[in-house]
Amino acid sequence: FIKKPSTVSIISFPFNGGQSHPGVELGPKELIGLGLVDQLKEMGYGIAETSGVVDTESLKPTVVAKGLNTNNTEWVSAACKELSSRVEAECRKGFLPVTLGGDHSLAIGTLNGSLKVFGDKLRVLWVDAHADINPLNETASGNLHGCPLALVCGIDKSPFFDWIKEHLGFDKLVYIGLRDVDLPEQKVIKKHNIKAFTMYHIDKYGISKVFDMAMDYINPNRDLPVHMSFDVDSMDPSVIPATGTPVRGGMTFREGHFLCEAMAETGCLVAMDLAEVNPLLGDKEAQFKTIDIGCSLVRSALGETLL
Ligand code: B3U
Ligand code: MN
Ligand code: MN
Repeated sequence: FIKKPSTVSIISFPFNGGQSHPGVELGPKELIGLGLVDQLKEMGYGIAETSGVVDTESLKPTVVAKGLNTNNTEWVSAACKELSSRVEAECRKGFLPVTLGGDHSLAIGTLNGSLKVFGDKLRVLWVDAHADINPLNETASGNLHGCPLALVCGIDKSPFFDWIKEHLGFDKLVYIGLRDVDLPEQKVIKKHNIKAFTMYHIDKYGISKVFDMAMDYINPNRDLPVHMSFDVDSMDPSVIPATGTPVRGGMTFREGHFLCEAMAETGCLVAMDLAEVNPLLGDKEAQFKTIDIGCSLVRSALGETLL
């Protein structure tokens, strides 16, 4: 794989079907509106012409199966299938897709796409307050943004997601930032021995050590491609308030940016997701802060301030 690709593909995924707060579909427009694309150009990146918007609305199904435990199942599947092929195509060109959400169910698509290109070399860094690995028949909320990893790791082989053929090994995944993990998720994490650095570990060791330990686990020689899926609710709500399921006790401004900078420094980042920015939640200041810091997290992950 190419270390530090010089071309970024900005993929807008204006999608809210994986959860219940309207507004998260406006994330990509607001992030780009605040200048994200121009900022990346200024940093010297080329922006792929193929960058674009997934038309999630047109993929909304008219017929919906009854009796399912999860909400908008067909819609999430159809939208993520399309997103998967976009991410796959951009990775194949040697570009670095940055997918702007949209809720975190988008990772069903983005991870499937990068997995198709990088196969069993792919490693995943999941930055989140939540573990997003609820089995589909056990999720209490029924919201698929709480389930993407169950599908990506093959715990669930739902007929509604039969396009997912390859699965991520549990040993190729690492979490940072967890502090709100549901009971079924705790069972899955223990059963499959998934490596997780919670906020407890960040407090105990500091973010620098936690990042190194996380990388040492999935990518000890810093020679494997890493897909970072960043849920902004990993950050403390005082830093990033405009998100659907805020959880207190999250990463500070610098902890979040340090994590992204450290990821950039490895040169191993091949794809990034930025999920759960909801520009309709909170007051004007909360909204601006969230969008502004959403942009700066992406810039940090792409090497800003690494002189
Ligand atoms: N674990 C809960 C809450 C949640 C998951 N992801 C987010 N919130 N952003 C659930 O609904 O599965
Ligand atoms: Mn979350
Ligand atoms: Mn999430």
